Amino acid sequence: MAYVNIEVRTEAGKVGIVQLNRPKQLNALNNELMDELGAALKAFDADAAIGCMIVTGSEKAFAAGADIGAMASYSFADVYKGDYITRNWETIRSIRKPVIAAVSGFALGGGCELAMMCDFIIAADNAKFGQPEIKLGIIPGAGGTQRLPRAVGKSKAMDMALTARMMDAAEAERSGLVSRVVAPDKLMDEALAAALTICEFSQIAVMAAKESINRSFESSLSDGVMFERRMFHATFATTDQKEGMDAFVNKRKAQFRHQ
Ligand code: DAK
Repeated sequence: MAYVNIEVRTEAGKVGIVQLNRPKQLNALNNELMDELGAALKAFDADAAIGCMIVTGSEKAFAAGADIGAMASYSFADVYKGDYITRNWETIRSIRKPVIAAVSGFALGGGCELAMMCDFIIAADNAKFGQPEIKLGIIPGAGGTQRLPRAVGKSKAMDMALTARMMDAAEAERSGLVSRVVAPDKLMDEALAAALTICEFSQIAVMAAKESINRSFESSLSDGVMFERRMFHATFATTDQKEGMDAFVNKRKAQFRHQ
């Protein structure tokens, strides 16, 4: 697929990087961009050499939301039938390897929702998160009302969605929305270092940990703990478990083969 709205590259042959690339529109997200993003992430997910992915934007904007110009004339029938804004937004949820959001500048509306669909968010100290859809006469539509309260709690989520207040990086870190905050010029270094760390580990264990944590949002505590237990048991069927524990016992660095 030839990409127009994103740039795609790999680092160290192991990390797949997708950079949103509509700078004049502050990376406003349209169907074409979301199609390309989904295709690029799926291709990395299917590539055995890739252990982790990073989604990022520009210094000014991760993404300022769905493309308002494109959406402005949609009817209820257009959006409800799903041919327009709904059709390709959830592809990222089917990605099984980790996806890190490296966020600088604005992450608003669908941009904030996209960042929250990633597995964790590393933010530059100039990042601003918000769900300002209320100003447009709509509500968040790509998971904002569901993922934001899970991340920052009801009070802050209500505050953001009802008043359109933006949250800066420091507040986002305090509130648990982002895992780390760094200077803007260190953002990609930090995200890449985290991605390379993940790539060193057993891909099977990494995928199982991701799947288990995501399960916690979908299940009761008992069901989630049982799911985790079975996944834990399953890791003992891998050669990576033998390698990891043997390496520890023999005081050497583990060489995981993702088997
Ligand atoms: N869409 C289209 N263009 C946008 C845009 C957007 N969301 N955000 C910014 N731009 C464009 C501006 O129109 C402007 O274009 P020109 O006038 O230069 O042609 C250019 O980017 C620069 O923007 P500004 O001149 O406004 O720059 P400022 O620094 O003054 O302000 C800002 C930056 C980010 C505060 C401001 O641009 C802004 O408020 N933007 C809109 C933010 C917003 O309301 N976002 C939420 C959109 S609604 C769903 C999936 C997704 C969604 C819903 C459903 N399903 C799967 C069902 C998502 C909905 C949304 O995201």
